Amino acid sequence: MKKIRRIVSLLSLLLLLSASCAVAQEKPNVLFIAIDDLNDWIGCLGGHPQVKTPNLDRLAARGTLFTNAHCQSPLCNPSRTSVMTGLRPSTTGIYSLQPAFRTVPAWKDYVSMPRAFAANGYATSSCGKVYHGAAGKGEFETVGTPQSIGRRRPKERFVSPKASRLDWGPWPPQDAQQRDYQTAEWAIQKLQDKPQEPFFMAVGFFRPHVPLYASPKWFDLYPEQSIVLPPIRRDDRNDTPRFSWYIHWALPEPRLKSIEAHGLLKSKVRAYLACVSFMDAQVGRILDALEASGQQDNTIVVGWSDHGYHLGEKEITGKNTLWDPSTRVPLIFAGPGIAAGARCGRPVELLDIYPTLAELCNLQSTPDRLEGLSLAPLLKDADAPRARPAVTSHGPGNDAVRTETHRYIRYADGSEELYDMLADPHEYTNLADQPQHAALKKSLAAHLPKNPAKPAPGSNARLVELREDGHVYWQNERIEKDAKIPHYE
Ligand SMILES: [Ca+2]
Ligand SMILES: [Ca+2]
Repeated sequence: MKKIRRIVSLLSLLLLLSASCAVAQEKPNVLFIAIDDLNDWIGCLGGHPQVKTPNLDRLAARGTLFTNAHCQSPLCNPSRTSVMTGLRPSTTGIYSLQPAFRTVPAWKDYVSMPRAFAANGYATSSCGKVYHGAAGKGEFETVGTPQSIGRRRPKERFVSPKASRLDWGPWPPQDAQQRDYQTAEWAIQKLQDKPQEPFFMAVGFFRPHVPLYASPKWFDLYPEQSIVLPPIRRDDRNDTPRFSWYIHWALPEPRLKSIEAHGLLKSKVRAYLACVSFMDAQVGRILDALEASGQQDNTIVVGWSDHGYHLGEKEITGKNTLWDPSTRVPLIFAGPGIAAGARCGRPVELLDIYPTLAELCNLQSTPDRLEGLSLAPLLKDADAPRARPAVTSHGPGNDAVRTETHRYIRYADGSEELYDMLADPHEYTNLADQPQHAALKKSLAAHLPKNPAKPAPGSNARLVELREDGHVYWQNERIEKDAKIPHYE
């Protein structure tokens, strides 16, 4: 009798355990880590031979790394709006740094990703930069450190006395004085306090966005004389259409020409690397806290950057282009049910994050029209098929299509670029004019957005638009047809 009782209690214990596992799998937590302006310069993506990112690398080692992931816009506000709404810029009309999408009547009550999680019983919180500026207002139930980076600057600029936003150098003396450190601290506290479950916690880091400030120890990792420069070909813009200049006509970021004139390219590359390693260390602190909290096995971690960054390639620094340095981004998923140590080379989109998390977390209600595809099949098997390429847009009618083998770009005036990404990974040779590629171009062009939305009212900063009067407008100002390319010609 005693024996039977023991077997019964053992069986009920097993049942209880399996039931709690089922609950755990049904609604895993989400730790959503957004990074600002991080290109493929992380160890596991191999974008720069010297970069040190042990923490993003260990996240990738226990999850799936997408090696061919692309943003939907090479700019903060439109990229983040796209991630958080699951809609393309060509659908929302959010192409520039303004407006916040909620000001557009069509999106006023739209169920964004955090609102969908809240509606499905999740406790939602955010700290640091997740949305761009005011666009994040009211999106999360609990908000920690602010969405903005704050105004603290060193008394004396290191290299850029006038444009302090573009300065770089070893500052502040201690990590703890940086907003990103404080953001990580807020998330760590929250994890230590055993948050209400299930939770959706979004953590957004500013670095390596400009100004490129990090504490001295991160600069010490990269002695300036040893810095390897990214691959730069000085005649590279000879075969890119004039329209390729319009989409970054007058950026605040300096052109390669002026950085080189001051002998500062190595110095800027070094500062970017230092900021990447500083940010990586903050990611590491949160990953440690997650592990220590005992919640790692029931938490999906997704790490992503809103777009890439040029450091001299194609004559520019900054983003706002439709080439790989701007569009290719780190994207890593790790957690329950996700293959560990996997690398997926399928062309995927940041837009896919929303439907992916909705599927992995069994959300019962999400908007009908999410435009991404769930990556769940690729998170089980990195070689699973993918139905379509990745698309990036910058202003209406300027779009790029990226497959595993090619990049095709078409600008609003019809001018084109085509690159063989296997033979020419740095996109040096534009093949668009070669007649033998006509059929390939046509098949790639089939994926371009059709009837793109007009820019939302109030769009301005970084907006490029070919208007019905036949003129191109940069930030709502007309560019004359024979105007010299600023700071280049
Ligand atoms: Ca950004
Ligand atoms: Ca070229």
